Amino acid sequence: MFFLKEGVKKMVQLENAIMSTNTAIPVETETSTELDFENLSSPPFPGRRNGDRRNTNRRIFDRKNIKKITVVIPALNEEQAIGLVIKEIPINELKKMGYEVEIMVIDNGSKDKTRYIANSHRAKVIVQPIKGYGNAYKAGFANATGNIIATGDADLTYPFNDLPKIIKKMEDENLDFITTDRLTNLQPGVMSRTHYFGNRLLQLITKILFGLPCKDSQSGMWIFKRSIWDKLNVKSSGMPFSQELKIEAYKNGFKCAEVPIAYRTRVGEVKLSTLKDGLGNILHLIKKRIFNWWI
Ligand SMILES: Nc1nc2c(ncn2[C@@H]2O[C@H](COP(=O)(O)OP(=O)(O)OP(=O)(O)O)[C@@H](O)[C@H]2O)c(=O)[nH]1
Ligand SMILES: [Mg+2]
Repeated sequence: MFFLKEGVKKMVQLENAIMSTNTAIPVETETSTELDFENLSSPPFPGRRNGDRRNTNRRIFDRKNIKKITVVIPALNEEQAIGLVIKEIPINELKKMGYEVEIMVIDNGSKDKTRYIANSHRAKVIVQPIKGYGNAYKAGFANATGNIIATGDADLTYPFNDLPKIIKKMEDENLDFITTDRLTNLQPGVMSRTHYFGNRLLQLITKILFGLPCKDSQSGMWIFKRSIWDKLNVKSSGMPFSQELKIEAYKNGFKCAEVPIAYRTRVGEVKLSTLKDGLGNILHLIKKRIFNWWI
């Protein structure tokens, strides 16, 4: 209880700070690290390809060959699910595999208790006041200290308990980027028909325009080496972030794979507008294709 109150106090201070800076500020609550990260600068929300993405500290992590996973979870008003999502992360199993685990929730300006619940579950909370799914992830990746990043929504749709299995595959096959496929094993009723059709359509367009071999271009669960992020030119600040990340990972020749997962029904209020976000994603694919031809 005391911990929660302290957390709330910290959050209020943080919100005041945000008003004046308009940047994402990391709120470090409890860190489970065995290393001393205290003195390392944690950059605020970065612009693309800023020096902070390649800072010396990052190179130190890479050089020491530390096995550390940062689970990055973007959240916008997800108070119903966020606690359950964090609890599902198999920390002990990952530790047995030799990994340190950092859990990071990127609060995208939630009006509910999302950030307080995340904080009370000992996640690091980063507040990204600039709205957008892509903006949330950019803030998360910039602040992640793991050399492996794993992602997923804050709505209990993605099976975080599959992480050890997926990371084992990554190690065994020396993969750089793994994306997940929600559609192949999708159970009836988990996704609405319009949403399913929209996903299939987007996957087809992505395949035609970019030759992307994925079965699911829109999945939001990825596991990848942190080092490749610096080499991907992902510009999207909103929902197209997911497809653009995959296009960039494949296009840049990284060793990629896709694994099927058991996707689940969302907990909490739906935010996605199938029509608006779907059309936005199609438009983004066309614009990216034209731009790529142009340069
Ligand atoms: N839609 C939306 N989601 C955001 C934003 N910022 C962070 N998020 C989080 O990003 C994740 C993906 O958004 P969802 O609304 O679940 O999108 P989706 O998974 O395509 O749609 P559902 O099938 O309804 O889950 C969730 O955890 C959101 O809380 C934002 O600006 N818009
Ligand atoms: Mg979702």
